[in-house]
Amino acid sequence: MQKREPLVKRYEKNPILTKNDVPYPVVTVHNAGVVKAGGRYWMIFRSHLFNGRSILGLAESSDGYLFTVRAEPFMTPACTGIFAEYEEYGIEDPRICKIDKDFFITYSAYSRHGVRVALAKTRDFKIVERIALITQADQRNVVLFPEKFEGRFVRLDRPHTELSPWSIWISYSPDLIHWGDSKVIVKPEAYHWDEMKIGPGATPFKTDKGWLQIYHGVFRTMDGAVYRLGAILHDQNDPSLILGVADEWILESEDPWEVTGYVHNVVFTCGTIPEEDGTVKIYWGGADKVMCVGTARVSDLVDLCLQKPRNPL
Ligand code: BMA
Repeated sequence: MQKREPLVKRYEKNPILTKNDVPYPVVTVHNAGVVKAGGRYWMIFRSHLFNGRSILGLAESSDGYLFTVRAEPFMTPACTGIFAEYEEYGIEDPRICKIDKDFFITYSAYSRHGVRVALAKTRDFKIVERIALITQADQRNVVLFPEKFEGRFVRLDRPHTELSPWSIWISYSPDLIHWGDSKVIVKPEAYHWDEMKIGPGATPFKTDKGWLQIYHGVFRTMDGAVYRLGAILHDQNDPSLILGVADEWILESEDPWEVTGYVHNVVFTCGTIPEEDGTVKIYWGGADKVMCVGTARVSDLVDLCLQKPRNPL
């Protein structure tokens, strides 16, 4: 057997963003959604405050590595209306998806009623408008597809039930607000690195073989849960069809700031940026405390899904 080269090459100056880069008081900087538009990279990151609840900050960059953080938080829990009731305990893990001229943000809203997913949008990263709460509890990790399929918006979501824990589902919508026709498409695999739970990670992006999505998988050990990243390839025209779930993970915690932090042994992605040279930048939170980035060749990830797949369900 040949030794496997690392699929994801870590940026040598990781971590790229920490609490020290943030001009207001936070304990962590992690699990950021990222989008590239007009040559600029926009990052919406999660930070724990000193009371243990989370808010979202904004950073921007011209090269995808060196980010500058905006002076004020981008979103804090709503104070009025329906959102206030469901964001009472904080807002977490944003994903960004550009559809036409708008950047849509899906994020977890925590409250005494559980965790559910909310949708907001911005055009300029200055004004952000909350649109709707788009799931009930217990849901997290919703990613939108940047294109419509047969006239409908599509998302991957992650409901949890005792009988079928934390799996990846797909749902459809005419307007991004009302969702239905849901079905399960990928489940955790028994006695495997993602056996405890899985969830959609970054906004899927198009390759010449289908939509590639980086997801997270969790394995429970005697020392707690271990979060790793894996790859899933969805059919180009019908993303509910899985062309391959890579059997092997693509990234696990190795650097000291991934092994130890706010929660140890965690790499968790909410954003990837495919580049014109055939690589993809993968952004991940290290140990729920810092932001890191690495690059992979898109064709290597696609090959891994197609050549070494596991059963999706
Ligand atoms: C999950 C979420 C993520 C976090 C991960 C590891 O349940 O809370 O935001 O990165 O746990 O702590």
